[in-house]
Amino acid sequence: MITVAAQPFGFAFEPARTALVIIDMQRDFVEPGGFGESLGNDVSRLTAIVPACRRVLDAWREAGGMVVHTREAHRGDLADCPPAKRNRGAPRLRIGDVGPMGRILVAGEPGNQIVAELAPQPGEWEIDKPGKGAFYATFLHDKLQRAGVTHLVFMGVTTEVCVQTSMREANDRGYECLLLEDCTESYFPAFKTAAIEMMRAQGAIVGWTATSGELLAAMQDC
Ligand code: TIU
Repeated sequence: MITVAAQPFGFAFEPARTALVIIDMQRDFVEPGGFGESLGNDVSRLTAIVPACRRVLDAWREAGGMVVHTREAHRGDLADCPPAKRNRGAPRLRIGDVGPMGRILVAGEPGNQIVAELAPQPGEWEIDKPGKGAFYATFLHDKLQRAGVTHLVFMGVTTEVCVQTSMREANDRGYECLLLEDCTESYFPAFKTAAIEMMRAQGAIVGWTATSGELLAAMQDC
């Protein structure tokens, strides 16, 4: 058992029953020319967390832990993209349009690939998800249940959109969830702060938060 000095209190997990879930660290959100920038955002804020994510991923792989990578990804025919999602707002490029990294948020396109530093390795799970949450219209819950997973450690982007939605979905399905504060980011600093505070409030109503340093120190001590 490993116990992380998390907030609002210690987060204890059994490594064999815990998966590292990396949400949407794909070029669409993290690099210029993708969906994130087409919505008017400064993506450099997100790029900055890649080294911290990599440190955790390396340690997790070294420990032999389960790793799940998600991508926000639609089919080429957009059958899984509700018009409400595609038509929302006034982005420069809509989902399915051709941008500098191929078709925006479409599976298999260059922009849909996970950034090279965090690229999935053989044996790690890759989940394409049409929604913001990782559990909506995916087999993630079934796969985690079959693997006996009870605890999830979250990293990725963006904190208040896909990460928070996924963590809430996981919490409602009975998983104990830890979010790594310096391994998640938002285009809006105030939203990141608020999302972290609301998730761990009320005795970890959605889950726990800790820094990657706190997780890595706990893993080294065990
Ligand atoms: N726009 C935004 O902040 N996020 C998303 O659209 N998707 C994810 O968070 N992955």
